[in-house]
Amino acid sequence: MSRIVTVGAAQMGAIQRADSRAAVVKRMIELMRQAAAHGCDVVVYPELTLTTFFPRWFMENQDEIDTFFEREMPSNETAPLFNEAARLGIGFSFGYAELTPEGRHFNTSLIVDKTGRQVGKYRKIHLPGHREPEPWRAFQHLEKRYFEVGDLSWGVWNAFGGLAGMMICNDRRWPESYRVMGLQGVEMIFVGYNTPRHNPPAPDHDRLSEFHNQLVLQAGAYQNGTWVVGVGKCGVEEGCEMIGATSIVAPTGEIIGQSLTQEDELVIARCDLDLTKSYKATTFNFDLHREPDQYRRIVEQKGVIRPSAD
Ligand code: ING
Repeated sequence: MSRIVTVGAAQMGAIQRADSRAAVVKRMIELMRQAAAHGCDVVVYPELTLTTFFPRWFMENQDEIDTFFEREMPSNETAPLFNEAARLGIGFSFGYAELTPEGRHFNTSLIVDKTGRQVGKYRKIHLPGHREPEPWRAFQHLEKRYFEVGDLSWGVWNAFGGLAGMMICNDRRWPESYRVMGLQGVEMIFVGYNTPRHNPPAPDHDRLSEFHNQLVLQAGAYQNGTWVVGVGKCGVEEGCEMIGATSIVAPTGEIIGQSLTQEDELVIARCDLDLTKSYKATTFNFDLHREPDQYRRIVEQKGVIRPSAD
């Protein structure tokens, strides 16, 4: 028996500061229509899909910062996306900067299923970069300044005939993000990202940007027996290049679909959720093979298990 989910990974090219949300939503709808035309059940967009990656600038005026945030979802500007999805009968997931009615700021993503039901929401936990401006950098990375650490765990929800979850960008570099969902039986993880090629504190890593991106997506997929859909916002935004390398990764750890450009590009794959079963039942059978008591003992002792004397 197969449970096929046809996925459209909707990579977005550069979004400049002057680009309106309406113009971005128009591009998103074009990709959504392509996805529907190819029989996709869900289309997945990047992190902070609606605007340029604004944490690259130091801004002091909170009103200016808040212009990059959404106070409601759907908003007037994003309603056409929700309406088109309902018309096409397709699910979707995308990231945006969330400003709550209580005035809290999060880097957020959501999943909407084919019926238009909001299935789940997630707020980014691993916020990279720095809080105070660092003038030595070619560009800033002020996520710690503009967002709070997410207060929603990595949830897993019934959607598209299986169990789906989300993480956001830097989360994909941390095994805990995958494992928390793996322990809930996740079968497909959506992860959008905005990844500058140049990492100012470690420029020697720059040449490995795409490799590290795919390494963590593949490892997370294999080690938790799940599909992983990694979707980039890429190209040169305000002089800062961000990587594409949008990838659809099978529970085998193999990349079965990958973008070829730094532009708006739809990567499509038929993903059989039942392919997760053999990994969850054998190699990564957590009930059979994981040793959480040992992990706790080691962590409590803050050391490693020492080999016996003999
Ligand atoms: N961006 C980057 C990411 O984790 C980064 C930050 C770049 C970390 C390069 C390490 C190396 O993909 C976001 N938005 O998290």
